[in-house]
Amino acid sequence: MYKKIYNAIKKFDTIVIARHIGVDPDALASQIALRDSIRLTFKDKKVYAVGNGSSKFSHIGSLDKLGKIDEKTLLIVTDTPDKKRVDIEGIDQYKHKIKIDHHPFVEEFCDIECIEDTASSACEIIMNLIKNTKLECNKEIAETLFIGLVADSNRFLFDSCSPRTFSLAAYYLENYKFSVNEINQKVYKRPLKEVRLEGYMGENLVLTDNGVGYMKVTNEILDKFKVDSASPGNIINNFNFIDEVIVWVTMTEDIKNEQIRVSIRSRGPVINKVAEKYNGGGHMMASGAKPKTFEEAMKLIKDLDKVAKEYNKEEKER
Ligand SMILES: [Mn+2]
Repeated sequence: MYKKIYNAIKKFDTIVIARHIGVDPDALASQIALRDSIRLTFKDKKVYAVGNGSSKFSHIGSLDKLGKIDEKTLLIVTDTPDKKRVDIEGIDQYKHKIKIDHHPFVEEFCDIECIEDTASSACEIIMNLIKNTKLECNKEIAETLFIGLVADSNRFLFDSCSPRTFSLAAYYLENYKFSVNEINQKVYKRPLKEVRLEGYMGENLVLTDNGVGYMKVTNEILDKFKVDSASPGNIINNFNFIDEVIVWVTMTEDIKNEQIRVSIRSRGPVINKVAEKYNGGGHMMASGAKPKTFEEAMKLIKDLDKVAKEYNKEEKER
């Protein structure tokens, strides 16, 4: 599979690399690291990393304006299981496509589909791809890959971290000698206003009988704390390891897009099936959804509560 991907990369002179909408560190880091590695290996190729960025992740690297493309352009999509969530215009004009993803399979839309749904991150797959082909790497690329891996595995806390995850991290650390502390400072430093918002969220968390904790953040509250509608979703991982909570949810009013941004995390119950019912999806233990109203979001909470109840029952019987 990696050989096939490498040969395709070698063959095409123009390569566009895209990833999912609603950019996150793994998506961004995987596309930027792959771009930089291809540029380093093949000096004459035109390689573009495209999509809407976010100033929050500017430390990961910058995106490109798309140059001229034609039917001989290769599109590589990282970290995205379905076509409609690829952050690119006119995806159908690309005649040659490769997917590199670690989400559960949703649909086939590329000629080469490299899906490793046991990988911790898209960056882990890119790490393995680079390690096992003639694609080149340097310290900067290694750092970028490490950032994506650390972010998607929540600092190696998730079960998605396999022995391979750790050996790849070790391999890159050994060969490119970057500073783990420096990277973590870059990634996890945050503004005080977000910490204050986190305090508000903890104080106002509502707990159901079956261990679902949900935190509602209205537009008024966002204004009060001077944060945007993405902030609660950035904080959600901090609510892990709470004794009474096995599933936790942020529901944030997004006035601009007339929707509620829902992020869901779990310490046991499988939640992505519920997310899919409400205009969302994702991983088994980490998902998102976009219901239209708080009312609809509360139905989602009810569904999660049922899943949690079922899970608690099974756990007790074990
Ligand atoms: Mn990812």
